[in-house]
Amino acid sequence: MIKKWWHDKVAYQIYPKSFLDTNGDGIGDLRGIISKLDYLKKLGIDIIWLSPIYKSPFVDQGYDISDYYAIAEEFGTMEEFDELLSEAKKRDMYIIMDLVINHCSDQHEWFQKALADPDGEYADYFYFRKGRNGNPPSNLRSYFGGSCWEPVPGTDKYYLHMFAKEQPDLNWENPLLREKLYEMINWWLEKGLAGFRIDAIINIKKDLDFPDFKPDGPDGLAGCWKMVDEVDGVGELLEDLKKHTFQKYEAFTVGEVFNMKEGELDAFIGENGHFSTIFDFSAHMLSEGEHGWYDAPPVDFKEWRKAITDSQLKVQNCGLEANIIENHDEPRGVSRFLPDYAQNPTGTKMLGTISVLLRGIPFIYQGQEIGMQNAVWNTVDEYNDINTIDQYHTARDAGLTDKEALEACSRLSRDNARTPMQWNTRENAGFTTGTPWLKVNDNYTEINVETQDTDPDSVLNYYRKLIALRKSPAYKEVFAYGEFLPVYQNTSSVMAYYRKTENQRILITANFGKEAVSLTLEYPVKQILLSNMASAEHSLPSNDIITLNSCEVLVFELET
Ligand code: TEU
Ligand code: CA
Repeated sequence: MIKKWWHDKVAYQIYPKSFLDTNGDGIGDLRGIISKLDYLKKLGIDIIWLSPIYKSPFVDQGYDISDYYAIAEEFGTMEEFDELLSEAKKRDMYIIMDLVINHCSDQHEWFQKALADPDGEYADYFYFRKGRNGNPPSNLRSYFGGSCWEPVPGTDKYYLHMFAKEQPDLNWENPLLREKLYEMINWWLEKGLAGFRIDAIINIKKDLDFPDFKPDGPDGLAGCWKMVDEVDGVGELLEDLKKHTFQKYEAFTVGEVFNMKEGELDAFIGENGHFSTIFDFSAHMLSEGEHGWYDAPPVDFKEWRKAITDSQLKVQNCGLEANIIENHDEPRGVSRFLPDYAQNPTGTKMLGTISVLLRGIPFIYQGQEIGMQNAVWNTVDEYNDINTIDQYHTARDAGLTDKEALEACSRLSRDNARTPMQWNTRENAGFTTGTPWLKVNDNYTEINVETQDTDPDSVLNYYRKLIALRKSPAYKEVFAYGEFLPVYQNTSSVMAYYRKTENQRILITANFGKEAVSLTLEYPVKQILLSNMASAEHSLPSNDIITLNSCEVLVFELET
């Protein structure tokens, strides 16, 4: 593998709105981020991904951009952004931004001009299409519910939106539009940005015939991902994008890619792939129900283990993936992937170890490093997220009671991961002196940065050790490039794997079960590198049998 600057880095996702508010308006801001750079540096973070901070009406939390060249007033100014860039640089840290270019906001100048002249130049920046016999051009359902087509006022046309109606899709077939986007991307890269996380990018290629698909819900519509699944040619668009932008800057790019087709992995993340890496969502996709996520089953341990293992094995033939437990679209991993008896600091450390030492770039989502959990939600009014509100109503329409629908949202709502960061035990967890835009999780008096900072056994201090191990001179090679090899897969509760180079072999082994298990080691132990149980400051095993307590994780260096 040809080495790239980002291969051995650890990344952290900031959701700016919920990170830290410094002016009391209840909304996190750039000043808040700048003030916590040292905190992130101490955690061992190299790359910071900021969820969108561009100007936006915030219909979808900034994923609806109305000006790609401006910072949202809520978050601060361009001067503050520049300061963030230079402060990060001083600390040898890299900033990447979210790149939302499948769609923009309906308030964007381009869309406003298109509406004003539906036959003019700007209409071709979007998908304006005539309806069919008084109906929309096709029967696609948007990701957030309802038709993908919205009437263009005063015409017999509709415009396409795969997400909210306030997020019109951009027409990537139009070279002029592409040029405008590339210009904008290069403008940010020129500023010193290290790269981008690229939003919903697989959706940019449409079937221009806009055919109907077999309805899959009581609304008579078909999920719009079906069109994505069936159309070819996204690769050419992605190559064009890369060639005109990222490539020239050696930018780090991480694609948010669902619905990749069989055999396309190499084209996406191989040596000359479209992106540096893409997120591994294989474990998260286990929560796909028939009609979205409200009817998804809980995640089964063995399926979770298999999903991650299969994905690791597949990817290592061509590149590195980006590993996450959670993000701003996914509920908290500890609440989702750990059994009830493991939802405590010990289990939290176990899950973190398994994720961070996988082959690939670890992305830690804000609050994960202190073990933040899903919140308890009492009514649908407490949610802010457009997708949660849609899923709640879809569930109700399908006959679920209020209680049942809320139960589903409590498990899987995107707002679970968007509650404010828990900094300390003061009011609102120290996130704001005002009224937080989304409620703070009640458990902040127990789970917060300040309390954990001084407790040597805390989740936070464990994450610091874990990341330090991954990046330590003696092991960074094996953790970045070492082969991934699953082991003990026939035990019912153990997730274990080797990371291995020619002259090093690391064993990561975790017991997700309720009972202790014994394992026979295949190679002699050199040393124990990490353990999540204080009691188990294990002396080296005297024979080749080790016992793992419930929720215990051990990282060994073995003889090769
Ligand atoms: O997500 C794309 C995406 O596919 C998700 O919306 C997913 O369908 C949804 O979370 C189901 O739970 C990206 C962003 O990460 C997300 O926050 C945005 O809402 C979306 O794009 C639109 O920009
Ligand atoms: Ca603020």
